[in-house]
Amino acid sequence: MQKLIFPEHFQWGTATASYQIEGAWNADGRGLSIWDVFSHTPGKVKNGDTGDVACDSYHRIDEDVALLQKLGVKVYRFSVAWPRIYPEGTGTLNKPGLDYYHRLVDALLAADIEPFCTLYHWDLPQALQEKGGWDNRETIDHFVHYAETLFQQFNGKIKNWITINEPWCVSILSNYLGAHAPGNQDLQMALDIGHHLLLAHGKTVQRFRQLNMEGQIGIAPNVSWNEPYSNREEDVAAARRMRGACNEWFLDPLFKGSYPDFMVAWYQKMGASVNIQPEDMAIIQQPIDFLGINYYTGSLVTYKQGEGDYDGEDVEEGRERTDIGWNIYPEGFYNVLTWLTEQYGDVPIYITENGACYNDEVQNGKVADTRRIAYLQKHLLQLHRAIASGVNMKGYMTWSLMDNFEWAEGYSKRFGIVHVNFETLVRTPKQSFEWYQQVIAHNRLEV
Ligand code: NCW
Repeated sequence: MQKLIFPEHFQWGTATASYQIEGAWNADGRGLSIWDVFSHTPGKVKNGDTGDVACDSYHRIDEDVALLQKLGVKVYRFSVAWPRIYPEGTGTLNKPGLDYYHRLVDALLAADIEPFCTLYHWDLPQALQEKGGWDNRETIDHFVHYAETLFQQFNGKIKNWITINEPWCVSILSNYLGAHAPGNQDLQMALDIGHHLLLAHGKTVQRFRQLNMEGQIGIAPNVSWNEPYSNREEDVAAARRMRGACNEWFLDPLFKGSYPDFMVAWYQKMGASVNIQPEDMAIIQQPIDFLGINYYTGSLVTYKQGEGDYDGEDVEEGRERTDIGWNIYPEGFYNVLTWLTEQYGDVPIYITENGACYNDEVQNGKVADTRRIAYLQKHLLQLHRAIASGVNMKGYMTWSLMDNFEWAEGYSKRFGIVHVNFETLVRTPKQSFEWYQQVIAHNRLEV
């Protein structure tokens, strides 16, 4: 048995998002979000599930923080629901909504857990959607105003901020593929939305600096690792496009101040291009304090004309898949982390999400989610390799603390290390919880 030690002060943690866990969708003056509207629209979410109740975390701060404390995490990543703070997206502040996050943050600090706060994990106020949502540049300023409110409210209490979770999902998945709220299917709109998200990020970072905030700020894109199946030129180009759509499309503007040419050309062929105004790229390229990385999956790609949007297809290699169908590709985790460092320099990195969907149920009071443990073990091994290769890794947050509303999949897909019974809302820590507890306690992985 090998014992792999992680760096001193490594920030072990876990993550959640507001709409996925809070419930209390109309409590204490909360406004509607695009996810309330989407999930209440028949046919959009599996089984007609909604986040109305979810894990009811809005009413269970003590119970959830006690779980975190038992787990022994140093950091907890959660997101703020914008429509709890500004029910209309802008205008009048909703004090009771804000108070919920004060109670949560105070409870975390009392438990000696550092809050890691995401400002946008997909619950855009519906009132702003009705004015065009992220397609309207005015939404950017409303976002910065909302962020500023939180900065001022929580200065000194929250020292870790993430602007946007997974801009690819917010733009392409939600506005081109139509799978997530608001469900548009318009590539031009999706590219403009991606650009506006990056601008919202950049302007928020600028405001953070102007306010002289204590702490650090970054962004959390989802990355994938797509490798060519062979060194045939067509395979190499197809893999590059599939990766480029997710990775470089967002990372190049953030670190290099421009969109990748090969993807600009590809999208042009598809009839779409980003509308860029003169100062935009400089705003987007604000130096950030850390990069948050969400990694789940990767693939080997081969060229196939007309396949998908990028003329590429994943090769069936017979790799295992999780219960949501995502390929398990742990080496991709190492590869993408070392690639990021090569491409973009020595930026401090936090893994802001990594984890697995397995739908194991409670049996005799226990959940034997051994496949999740195996997944986490394999990925932590690759993470350790990446650290040994010089990647500037600061921490790791597993997705997710508990089973929750898995967006378009509703409650049919479970990512938690704590099981939630969605009838009774009873929480049962899984075997992976106990396993992770040991990793954290000893700051080491045994493989
Ligand atoms: S859906 C998604 N996830 C999961 C979610 O629970 C979390 O909120 C997200 O940050 C787990 O991590 C992220 N990511 C979307 C990936 C979608 C891939 C589907 C592509 C279909 C075309």
